[in-house]
Amino acid sequence: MRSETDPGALRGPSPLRLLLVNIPFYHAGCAEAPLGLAYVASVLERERIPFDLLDANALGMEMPEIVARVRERRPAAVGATVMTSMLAAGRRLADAVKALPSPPIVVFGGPHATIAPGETIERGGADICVRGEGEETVLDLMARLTEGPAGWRGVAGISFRDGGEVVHTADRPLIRDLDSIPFPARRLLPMERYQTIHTGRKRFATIMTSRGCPGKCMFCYRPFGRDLRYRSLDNVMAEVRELVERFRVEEISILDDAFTLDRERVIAFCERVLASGLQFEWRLGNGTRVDLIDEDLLRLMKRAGCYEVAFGIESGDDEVLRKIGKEITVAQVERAFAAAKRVGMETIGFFMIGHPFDTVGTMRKTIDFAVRLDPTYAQFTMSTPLPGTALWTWVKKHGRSLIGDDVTKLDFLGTKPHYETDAFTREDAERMYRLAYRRFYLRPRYVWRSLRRIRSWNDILVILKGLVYLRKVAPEGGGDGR
Ligand code: B12
Ligand code: SF4
Repeated sequence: MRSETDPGALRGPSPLRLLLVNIPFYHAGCAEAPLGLAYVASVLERERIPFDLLDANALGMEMPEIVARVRERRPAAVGATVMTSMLAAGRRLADAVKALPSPPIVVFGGPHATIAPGETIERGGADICVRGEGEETVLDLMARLTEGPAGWRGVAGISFRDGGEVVHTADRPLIRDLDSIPFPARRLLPMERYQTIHTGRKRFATIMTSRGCPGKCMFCYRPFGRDLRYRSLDNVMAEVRELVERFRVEEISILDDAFTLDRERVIAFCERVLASGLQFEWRLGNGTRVDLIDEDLLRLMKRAGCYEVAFGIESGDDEVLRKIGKEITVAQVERAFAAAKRVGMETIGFFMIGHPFDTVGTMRKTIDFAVRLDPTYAQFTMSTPLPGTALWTWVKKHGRSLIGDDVTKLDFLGTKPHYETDAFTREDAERMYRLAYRRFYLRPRYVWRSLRRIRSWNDILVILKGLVYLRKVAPEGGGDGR
């Protein structure tokens, strides 16, 4: 029997060239589709290159089951996305498949393979790293896969080991015409497994309507560069229609880094959604900038089905905001939230504790600010220096790193401090982090509002999960800095 997640014809008699695996990472109860792998899969499918796509994360598979699948399918190569947080897991996958009788070539792409290809080869166990966008590179690579390093030298945008040295071929130019890329190969994914934590909707999908962000935030690595490239709205709407009509998706999270940068495009998108008659809700799940939103726009977005906007706020102190390159002000944040409240839009506020220029005083200001803004949800993360960012360089130069150069020691949930400065110690940052969660979520007003919002079992589940998380990241005792 053929299931919806079966690549069918591509299996055929021809040997599998590439098995794409979404490596299991932490399960926060809200699995999302691996868009990067699904885009790579889409071009392989178009070119009829035999491959398979396994979302081991969503399927809850452990490493032995993945290895069993590799043994059974015997692909020439195994490919995976590796964020910095997944370097150690990538290594486990690489070691496991290389221990097989006829080991496949291990190909890693994604943020860490792009930022630190050498390390992804040395410590992550990759044979080949695909740097940057993968859709064109993977086709060239598949054509020369069996040629070994001599042939790989002719493929732009990859890194690999040849003898004792790591070879980096020339960068591949960014894909200018995003409409030329087929839609992600979702028919090979277990779509029923994806869900949002907030609404518990099972038929949920993510999309990206543009690539790149011109922002300069020092903690952020812009995977698609600073040059913003857009898909046409015809192309975006065709994907939206496919999601709703073919995959029966009820909710879409737009993952663009800067969706609201072009106000006219957002207006046109909303109008197209309204005219389409398609029934679905959407949200800006990856956050947008407060300076790119106003009440009229929010009102239109709400009418077009947008129910939630996440905002990157980061700090409640103008000086800190300026120094981290966020290029927004506290007043702009206040205006955006006032507008969202008037419109009745749900909000998520992303805040950070322990910026390089923070003091205990400015961290307190951030917490007070979060409470004053009162978003529907607030997420506090400890400032995390990821390689490839200005923050990483700053910490190396000016901070006192608590983890040295070992990226596998970073806490990717953002619950632990990674460095101290002259202005704050590890204990200060820990205390402020606990205070942030406890003050925001244990306010009588917040508790009362959450209880009043309960409409379904899922709402109760969300609250319970929230309480468990709170106990974990901000346990009682230990002093909350008051
Ligand atoms: C959605 C998302 C998530 C989802 C993951 C969903 C999923 N299954 O993929 C969730 C919410 C779980 C998540 C969590 C985190 N995320 Co996140 N996330 C994103 C986001 C917004 C979009 C990713 C995406 O779908 N991109 C679109 C696809 C098309 O791009 P892509 O994945 O890079 O793939 C392309 C290429 O890289 C390449 N490629 C990728 N893989 C492969 C494999 C092969 C074989 C080949 C040939 C090519 C290839 O080809 C693809 C097509 O061009 C990005 C920001 C961004 N703009 O990308 C951040 C981003 C990836 N996340 C980031 C971070 C820091 C995190 C967290 C650590 C945050 C936190 N504190 O919680 C956690 C880590 C989770 C974990 N346990 O490991 C950073 C990563 C930086 C880094 N150094 O790794 C990013 C870049 C955000 C940023 N601007 O800093 N994230
Ligand atoms: S944090 Fe957001 S606005 Fe800032 S550079 Fe990154 S993607 Fe752009």
